[in-house]
Parts: sequence; structure tokens; C-alpha cells
Amino acid sequence: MRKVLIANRGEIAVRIARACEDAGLASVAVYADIDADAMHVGAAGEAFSLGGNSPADTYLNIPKLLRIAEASGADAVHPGYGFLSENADFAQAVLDAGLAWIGPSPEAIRQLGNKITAREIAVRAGAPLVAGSDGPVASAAEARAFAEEHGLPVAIKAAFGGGGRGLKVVRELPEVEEAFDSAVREAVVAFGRGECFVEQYLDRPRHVEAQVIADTHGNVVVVGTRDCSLQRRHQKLVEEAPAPFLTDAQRESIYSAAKAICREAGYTGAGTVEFLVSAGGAVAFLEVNTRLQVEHPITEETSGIDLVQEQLRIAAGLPLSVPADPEPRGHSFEFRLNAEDVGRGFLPSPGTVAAFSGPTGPGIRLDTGVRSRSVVPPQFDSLLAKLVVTGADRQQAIRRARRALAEMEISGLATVLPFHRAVLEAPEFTSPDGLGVHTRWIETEFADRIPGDPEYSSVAPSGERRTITVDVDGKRLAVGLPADLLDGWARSGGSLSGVSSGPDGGASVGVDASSGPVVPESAVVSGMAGTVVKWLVEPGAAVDAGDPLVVLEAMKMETQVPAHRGGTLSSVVSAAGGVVSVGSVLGHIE
Ligand code: MV4
Repeated sequence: MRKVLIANRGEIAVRIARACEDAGLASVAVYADIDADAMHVGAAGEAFSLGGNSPADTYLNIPKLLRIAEASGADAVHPGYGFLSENADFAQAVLDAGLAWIGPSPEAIRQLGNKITAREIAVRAGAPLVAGSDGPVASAAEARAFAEEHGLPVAIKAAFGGGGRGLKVVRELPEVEEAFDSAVREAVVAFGRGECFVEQYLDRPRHVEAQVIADTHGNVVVVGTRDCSLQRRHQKLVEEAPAPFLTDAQRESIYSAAKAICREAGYTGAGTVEFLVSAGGAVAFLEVNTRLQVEHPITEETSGIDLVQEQLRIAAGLPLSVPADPEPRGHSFEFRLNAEDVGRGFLPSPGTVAAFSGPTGPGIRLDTGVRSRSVVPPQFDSLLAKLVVTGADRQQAIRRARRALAEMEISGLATVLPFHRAVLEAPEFTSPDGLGVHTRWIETEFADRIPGDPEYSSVAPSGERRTITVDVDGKRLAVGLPADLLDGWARSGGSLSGVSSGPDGGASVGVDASSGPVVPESAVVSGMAGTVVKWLVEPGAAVDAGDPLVVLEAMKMETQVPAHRGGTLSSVVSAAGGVVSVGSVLGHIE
């Protein structure tokens, strides 16, 4: 192996180019037109244009990548993460072209990429698992039978799901049918295959994963654990290593299951075995990611092992440079620096980075794909850089992270920096006595503590104000608020036309028509832009507040809109197939 083609962009392409240089290997970058001046292009020894700007024309285009590999004289391909990294056909095409593939075998990618066969491997390996269906379920009736036998809640999952697509949680038996149909529809739209399976659902778990490396000589090493519970809508935001507050028995179970699964799958390369740790402490295998992950640096910092170097060694047929599972040393956090506007529901905010200036000093590592004046195009991932902070223990790392995030400066576009600074003030996260966060914590308990970025957020006022009425302890008050604030709330999933009051008589909000658009109390308002898939209720039917009314689809994910109040569905304004935007009236409940 002498020259590596890097089939990726951004910070991970820079990271791989550095590893090649450190290993004495030449490297080749590829770039979309818009990335011609991007940082990853200069980081590699040479660079070739892909031509075009869509993902399909560039970093996902297998023929173009193979042609550039040949033209450049590359003898190996590193796919990074995302794009083609878990595409078994690409891995096979690379091997068929006589090149080394820096990743697991196409067969291992295929077996573990299908969550049904991955589960079968985990069963054979003796890994801890929640109860699940034996292979795919053929019908909603089979899914219902599973729920009747094992109890609720259950998760209906697409075999080829990912990023939350094709995942439906069922808490009441009558919901099984619609959830099953929805999971199958989503999976067909997103992956072209609708197979689904069913599992017992664990509520509020932590997400703990094991980093493994395996060579072609039969050596498998667990390099460490990570806790990745701080996610929003299946996008990780903060990760830490090693996973804190695990008992010895939990850690032992994760290490031995991760190794047994890799051996059973004939796995080689770097990979991640994911587990859920339930509130009660039970460990359950979830899935295997057959790639280098975004959060690999925190494991590198707490193990002293360069995971990309190990990937290069494994692909070259060398044994691991690591004799045994290393003991973790110190504690690391990773903060993903995404160009997203926290105040607008984490809306991607492409543009140009005006200034980019990172912290320095003890315990700081900044893996970046951008610098001052870099262009952040809208068609690719919004991850700009990763701030990795390490301390001797978790508390020192937290104090260092506060300091590092205060020093970090990114201007010109909105980033998630205000979110990270707020997380480090949350006692559930920083407490030395235990981890009070779980995989849905950001969207639930933390949701109303997420600040906007005053410089970029939608709350930068348009000047328009709207009056809403609220009940406070049963007393009706009129409150004038910036219209942008109410719109932002609607965008993040709230309903403009009304929120039901809690049993304790909490505030109920309705829009009064004193200024701005008039939305009658009867209106079911869309909190998102998307397409109407189907109505779950016929016009004329009685509904209770909270009943699921209509299914919307956006970005290949389905969402149910609940009734904002009880009454009769008097009319449907947006029928199935209709395209709606934020604030569109879907129908009326009289
Ligand atoms: C689960 C689960 C609870 N119980 N399976 C979400 C993505 C998909 N790949 C698997 N996911 C989950 N599967 C059972 N049996 C909870 C989740 C889940 C989740 C998992 C990891 C990290 C974040 C998550 C957020 C919501 C749900």
C-alpha cells in the first residue's frame, strides 16, 4: 500500500490525509466543484475534481471515484464515514479493481448492515439482547402477536433503517397496525426494502458503544467505550469516553459481547458495537457500525491509539499494533461543531465562515475541515469541526471544556456553540454522582433550556408582534410576543392554534387575531414542511385531544400530527399527497 484515495470531504478527509502523511503514505483527495478550495483538498498530496455538486454526482459516485483511483495510481481507498463507507457494493467494486479497501469485508458490511442478520449474529455470539421477533415480521398481525406475548412498549424497526428512519415505538395495542404500515412505508421510501422486525422497547436508555479493531490474523481488541446519549433526533451532539458510571459487570458484558460479535461476523478493521443501557441497568445489543465513526477521537485520546493508523495497518495485512484491550486513561468529550441555528430548531445554516479560531492549551484537540473564509455548502453535512477536550478525570474535562468552548470562536454563520455551552451548565450532565441524561433528554427535559444564538437566531426580530392569550392560574391574560418567536415555536413542532392545558391548569395558548395572520381555534396547523401521507381519521369523526390525526412525511421520515383539541374533524384542508409548509392549516376540529 503506497497511495490512498480518500473518498470523502470535510474534517474526516483532513484527518485521513494526516494519518497517511504520518504513515509515510501518499494521499489523493477528491472534490465537488463547490469544494475546490476546501481544506481537505490542500491536506492531501494531490487532488482530483469529481465534477458536479450533488452528492450523487460527487462523493457518492462510484464510477468517478474508481476512475480517479486509477488515474492517480492510488492502490487503496479510505471511505471515511457517511457517503459510501457502509456500501458493500462499493467495497466490492474497490476490491474488484485490484485496490485495498480500508474497511471490513463486503460480506461483513452486508451481514451487519441488515439489522435482522446482525441480531442473528449477536444471538449466536451469546450477546445480551432484548426480546425480539425471530427474523422479519410479515404483517401487522404478527407484530401485534409479539406485543401481546412480550408486553408493551415495543419498537418496530426496519432491517435497513438508520438515523431513526423506519423506527416506530408502540405504546398501545391499537397503534400497532398504523405503526407497522408507517415503518414499512418509510423503509421502502428510504431504502427500497420494507422488511421490519419487532423488539421490546427500552425507555430512556443510555447509548453506550464499544470501539473495536480487528486484524486479518484473528486479533480483536476493544479499544474503549463511549457514551453517546446526548443526541437530538438521532444526531449525536456530545460524546464522551470512557462511558461513565458503568458497573464492572456492565463494562465486562459490553467488552465480551463486542468481541464475540466481531469474531462471529468475521469482522476486520475498525468498527463500533452499539448497546443500550436501560434505566434499570440492563445491557442490550443494538447494532454494529461497520466504519470509522465521527466520535473516534475521544477513544484515541483516552487510549493513546491512533485508530486510522490501525485501519491502514489492517488493510495492509499487518497485525494490530496493540497487544490487548488498553486500560482507559483520563476522560474525553467531543463537541460536534455543526453549522446549525439552535434557535431555529437546529436548522442547517450554510454560508461562509468569517472567522474560525480555536482554543489551545492542555487537553485540547480540534479536528476541523474548515478555517476562516471556508464555504459551507448546503448540500453536504453541517459538521464543520470537532472540539475534543481531555482531562485527567471527568470533572477536570468538564472544567476544561467550559474554558475551551468559551475560547472557541466561529463567526459568519450560526453554529451549535450556544447549545454546548448550555449543556455544560446542566446538572444532569455535569453531576459527579451519576449521568442524568438519556437518548431523548435533549428533546424532553432539556428542550426549554436550549438557547438561541442572539447573533443569528430567528429571534433577531422582524418587528412584527402578535398577541396571544394565556391562562395563568385560571386568569386570562393577553401577552404580546414577537411573531418570529411564535413561528420558531411552530417550526420546532408546536401547534400555533393551541396547546392543551395540563391537568394542573398549566398555561393554554391560543392565537388572538389582533395582528398578523388569523388562525382560527379550530385549525390543525402543521409544525413542519412536508407531504401529507394519509389521514388517520375520517371527516365527521369524533377525536380527543392528542389523538393521531394525520401522517406527514419530510426527508423520508413520517410524523403523526396529533389533534390539538377534542371535537369533530369538520374538514380536511390538505388531502393526502398535498404539500404543506410550516403553519399550513391541515384541517379543522370544531
Ligand atoms: C431501540 C430503543 C429502545 N429499545 N431499541 C434508534 C435508532 C435505531 N438505530 C435504534 N434506536 C433505538 N432502538 C429498543 N429495543 C431506542 C432507540 C433510540 C435511540 C438509540 C440510540 C440513540 C438514540 C436513540 C434515540 C431514540 C431511540
